[in-house]
Amino acid sequence: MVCAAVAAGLTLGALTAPAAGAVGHHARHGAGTTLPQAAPKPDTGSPVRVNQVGYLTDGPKKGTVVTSATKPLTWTLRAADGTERASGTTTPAGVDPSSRQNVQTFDFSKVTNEGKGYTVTVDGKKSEPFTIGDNLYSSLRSDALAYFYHNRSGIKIDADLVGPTYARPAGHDKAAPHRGDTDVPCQDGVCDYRRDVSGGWYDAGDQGKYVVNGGISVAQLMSAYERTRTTKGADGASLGDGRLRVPERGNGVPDILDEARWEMEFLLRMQVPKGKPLAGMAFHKVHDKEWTGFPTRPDQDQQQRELHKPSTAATLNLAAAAAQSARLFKSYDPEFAARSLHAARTAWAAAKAHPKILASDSDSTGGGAYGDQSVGDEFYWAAAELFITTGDRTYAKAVFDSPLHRDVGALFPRGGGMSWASTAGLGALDLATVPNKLTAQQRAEVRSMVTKAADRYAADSAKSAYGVPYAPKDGKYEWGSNSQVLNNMIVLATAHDLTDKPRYRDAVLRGMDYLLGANPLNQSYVTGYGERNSHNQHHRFWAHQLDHKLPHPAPGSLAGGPNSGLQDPVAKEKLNGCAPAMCYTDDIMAFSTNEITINWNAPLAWIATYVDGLGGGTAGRPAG
Ligand code: 9MR
Repeated sequence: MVCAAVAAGLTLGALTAPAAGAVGHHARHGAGTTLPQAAPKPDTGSPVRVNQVGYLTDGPKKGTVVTSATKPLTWTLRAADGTERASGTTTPAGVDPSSRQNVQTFDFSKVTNEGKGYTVTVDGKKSEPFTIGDNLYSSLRSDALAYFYHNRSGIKIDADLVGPTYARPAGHDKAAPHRGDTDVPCQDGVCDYRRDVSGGWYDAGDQGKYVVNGGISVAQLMSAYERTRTTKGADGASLGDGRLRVPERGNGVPDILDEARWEMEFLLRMQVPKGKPLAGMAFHKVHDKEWTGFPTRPDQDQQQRELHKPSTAATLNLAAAAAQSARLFKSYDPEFAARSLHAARTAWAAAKAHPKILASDSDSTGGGAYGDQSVGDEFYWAAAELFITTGDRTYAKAVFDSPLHRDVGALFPRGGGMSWASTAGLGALDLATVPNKLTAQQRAEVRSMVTKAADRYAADSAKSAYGVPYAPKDGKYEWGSNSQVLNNMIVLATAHDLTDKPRYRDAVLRGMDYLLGANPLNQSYVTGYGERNSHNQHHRFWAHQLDHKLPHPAPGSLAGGPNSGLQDPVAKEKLNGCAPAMCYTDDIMAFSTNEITINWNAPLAWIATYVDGLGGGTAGRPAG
């Protein structure tokens, strides 16, 4: 499969060693020419689209069939042995704008007999097999969370926890040949000292570590846990001590918090120390001086690592995540909780003193830019978290004075939703769900913003022939669209937690259907889940497509998904003319559609925890 990359004119260098001529990782938006070419015709298998993992016993069960027929057709549900179990007629849905396919939908929600190997046949065409049953998502929850241990920096990845295929030496510690993260200089002109910024998680297919993206990711892991403490009926045991694949299991602390702490300690190291210029701010990021080649196992990276200029956005990510960490660790490790709170308060004060140090969109040599020109959302999020943890009115005032407060469309944008660049919603969700000192009326207001946003996402799901709760601006799918689907699902799931209204739950489950195969490409975007799953995502170690001695991505890794922008050479070559939800290819070098990253797996882990908690569809609900 190297040919795809070569055809796209990439210089790969030696494939098994760190390549000297590094592959330019992130071509910027829309650069290059658009070739006049017919729309691509990918192999999409059966036209009958279902959730390839399955349907909860008491949940909605819907699918979509691509067909030129405009009159209703007959659908037939069969058990694994071929016996017919149910049938009905499809509902014509016209042309789906996200795929430009003529489609019809079918609904077999009434079937509640558990079983494996079910299929749906329409017009002589059979779907991929699926299960009907309870607790379909337990392994997805632990696999999606294991992603974070797999991608830890500065620690050996242990075969006892991940198996021999995925074990590897520690990356970016002090050992040769690379220069490690324990003694890192700044980029020229940024600082004249060196810092220990070891630990944390690698961001993605690259081995950069970015405070901006680390912040939302660790916050969503902590929230997956915090939800189990604040939502009646939610089960935290599955995230508890001894339940996940982390080396700290058995230490008396919930395993998910152990994983979060690995990143938190790194984020704390990224804070500019007392006595230095911009003290209290956070460096925006640390990564290689130049892009490393493909593949490069983390311990074989020979590039110099560098710290990049502090930014207001990074500082507020640190403040928000550290404030949350302070309250969650209080009963497990008061010293660490106090250290987190001190860092959070210091970061807030530094951001207030330097509110406009904005990370540039063009700083993308050797690592992603994570440029962010508007930081009102980060101020809102950090203020909310600090207020929840401390009860201090100064932070409440910052929340109420923010123009984002009471603006549902700004907190939870209709298309994109929450993301690394749009974090205010994280604060609003926590204000709505975590005990805090808002008055009852203020709390009701925040909750109604969450349910209003959820109503919009539920309407988007109902309107889509594929049930996806995502309606991006101008219909264009964006980089990491699958994470946007998931972040909208988090808002829906929170609304379900708050109100217990089934339609919110249904829209979350429809989102799962979309991600796991009920979509225009018949693609499950999660490695190891579903017959037609993504397994060649862009990653420098999990690079099996380029070097068969290396593994595929570990099970539970979420591909970024369709991206209308075609922002890499392979996507430009293979996908020119694609309909928005079809701008995806499972090719390792199609990084603008097929990368994996912490801020996409974090909402996957959150949602997997929520849907697993539903049991057969209705478990774990608060009484009344
Ligand atoms: O997720 C980021 C996406 O929103 C941006 O459009 C894109 C281009 O700037 O970058 C994405 O983030 C990448 C980061 O820059 C570097 N590590 C991998 C990230 C996922 O592709």
